[in-house]
Amino acid sequence: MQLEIQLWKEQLVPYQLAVKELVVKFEDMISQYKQAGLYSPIEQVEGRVKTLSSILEKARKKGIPIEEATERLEDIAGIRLICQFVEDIPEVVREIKGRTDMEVDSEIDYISHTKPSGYRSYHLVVRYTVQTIYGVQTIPVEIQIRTLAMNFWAVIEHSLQYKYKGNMPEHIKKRLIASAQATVDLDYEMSQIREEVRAAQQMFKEKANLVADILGNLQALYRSENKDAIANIQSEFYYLYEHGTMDELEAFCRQLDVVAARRNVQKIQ
Ligand code: 0O2
Repeated sequence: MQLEIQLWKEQLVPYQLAVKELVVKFEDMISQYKQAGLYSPIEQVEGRVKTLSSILEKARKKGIPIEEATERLEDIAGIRLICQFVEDIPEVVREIKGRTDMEVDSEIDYISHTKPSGYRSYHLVVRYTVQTIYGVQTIPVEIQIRTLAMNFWAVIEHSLQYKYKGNMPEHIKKRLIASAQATVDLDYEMSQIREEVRAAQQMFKEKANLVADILGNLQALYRSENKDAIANIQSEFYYLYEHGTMDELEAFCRQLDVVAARRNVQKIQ
């Protein structure tokens, strides 16, 4: 038995590596969007390798002999990409299909075709190649793409499924179906104000960058200048920060750049 478990651990190595690599890649995608000052269609990335007990359970449920489990179960390695808006999902699917480091094998749209349980998500199975000390292996990875609202529902429902093991009481099933509909409504409502939400998020980001720029200059000037003069500039900044418009703050930032350049001080990043 111990030997078998040891072999299983070895067999799971490529799946663990695939999940680690893909989490890094998708998280980096978010960073690249942010660095470019663009909206990221992915909000959060999660990854997991199915536990041995849940592989055994799923194989048993599907009538798959255990020695065929790694070949026939396609979700041993799983990635979850969580988006803010439903509209982000096709964008993420397009991005994945355009990549050369993975190949889409199959897809299921549980958003247009909601499961009877109320489950919604977009599923892709991709083939992904990893290199381990045991050699090169191409394995399936299931990528679930869903909104924050869909994820909230699925996580809760999954825990209840686990608790009731297929014998979910009717009144809980009904509540879950009603709450699944509530997430459809929530996603719809959020889509209606998507542009406003995105503009607000963009403005927040721009203001944060502007403030960081201003503070970098102020700190550098403070080190090299008359402290009273800097105190005045600082008060002007506080006033604009509280009461000014973005245009005024931008103009202040440009002026401060000029002052810093004239005094030959290096902005503190
Ligand atoms: P875990 O613990 O997340 O890995 P199935 O025959 O439905 O069990 P299959 O054929 O692999 O599964 O494909 P499917 O239906 O696309 O489901 C794969 C995964 O999607 C599931 O893996 C869940 O993560 C998720 N999922 C599918 N249906 C539901 C649902 O009704 N509720 C929730 N919460 N999640 C769902 P596992 O192995 O079931 O679970």
